Amino acid sequence: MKLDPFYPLVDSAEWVGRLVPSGVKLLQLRIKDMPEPELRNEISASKAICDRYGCQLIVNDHWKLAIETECDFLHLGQEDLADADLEAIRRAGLRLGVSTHDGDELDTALSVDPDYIALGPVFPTRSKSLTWAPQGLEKIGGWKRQIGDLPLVAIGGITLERSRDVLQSGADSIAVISDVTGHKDPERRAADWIKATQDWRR
Ligand code: TZP
Ligand code: MG
Repeated sequence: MKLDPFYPLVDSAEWVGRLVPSGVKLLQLRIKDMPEPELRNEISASKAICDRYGCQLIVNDHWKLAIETECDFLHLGQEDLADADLEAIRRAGLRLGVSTHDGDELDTALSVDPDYIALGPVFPTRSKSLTWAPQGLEKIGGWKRQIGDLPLVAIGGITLERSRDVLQSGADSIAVISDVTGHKDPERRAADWIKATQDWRR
């Protein structure tokens, strides 16, 4: 399986509606701390937009709602793996991405037979507080050699200007928050990312 090389993360259906018409083909909805009824609405509305534009929707954390709304992918952190019903997730046909930060976490992630592995933070990030130091570009190559054909997603502090090095270091896809949603013209920035990452795809 191949992942699109540009993978923005957003926290609302409104953002999905802003970015997906720009041509985004893979997007994560990452919503923390929202009551379930509103969360369900946000996920359903995001899924409808993604369906209309042929974009794959990845839901972060909320595996039951991801199943219910028939999303394409679920993304889980290490701390989520123990609580999620992986059998039910698989039965529903959801593909699974798992975050990793060190070798032990990579082993844990590989043990659940994921569809992609995420590694972060590649560079310093202000979008998530993490105990791990920035991993650097070399680690991307090491991770990719270990996981072989399994897609590798790089995340954390990645800007469009740094994206070429990240892909050339071995990442298959780049997940990004602030470089897009924090940009003065996010729709334009997303379009620039799409063009650049397609051109640089290995
Ligand atoms: N996981 C590891 S780093 C990160 C997440 C969710 C945040 C990435 O955000 P940004 O703004 O692209 O650094
Ligand atoms: Mg999580």
